[in-house]
Amino acid sequence: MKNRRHALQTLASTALMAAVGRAVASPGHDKPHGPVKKEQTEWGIAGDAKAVKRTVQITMLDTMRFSPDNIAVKLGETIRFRMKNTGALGHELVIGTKAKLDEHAALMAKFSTMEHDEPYMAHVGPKAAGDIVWTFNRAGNFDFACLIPGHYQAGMVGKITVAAK
Ligand SMILES: [Cu+2]
Repeated sequence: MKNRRHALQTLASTALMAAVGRAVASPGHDKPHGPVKKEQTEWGIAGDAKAVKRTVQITMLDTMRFSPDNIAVKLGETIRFRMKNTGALGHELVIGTKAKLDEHAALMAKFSTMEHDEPYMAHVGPKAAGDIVWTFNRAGNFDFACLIPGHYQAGMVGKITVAAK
């Protein structure tokens, strides 16, 4: 009898620990934890967390702004973008070329329930945080934006300059 109770307690605490583990493992964004697709884009490629040498903190604001909204990167650098949404609205950060973001924003406006998820974007809920790890292996002037309908149009954009030297 005593043994049986002990076994039940052990079972209960194991279940509790599993539940706690799950809570810790799911951060404040709804990104599925599948394998990261590594596809070369004009603005770089998905980065390895191990290669991160610099973290850039970006605040997302309900005034439809990012702070900072101008980021200088050196060619070859792997950056961890750590977004903090201080607002009451959901925001996202999508990196791309101006042309790609325009195209994507038009799609988002047309299909407002469209779900999208790529390694160069993060959806961040109110008061939550999100990460992107990205390697800038192409020099040039790129943009980042929140493509939630209305936000992009209100100017929720920023610039990334990747300098060759
Ligand atoms: Cu937004």
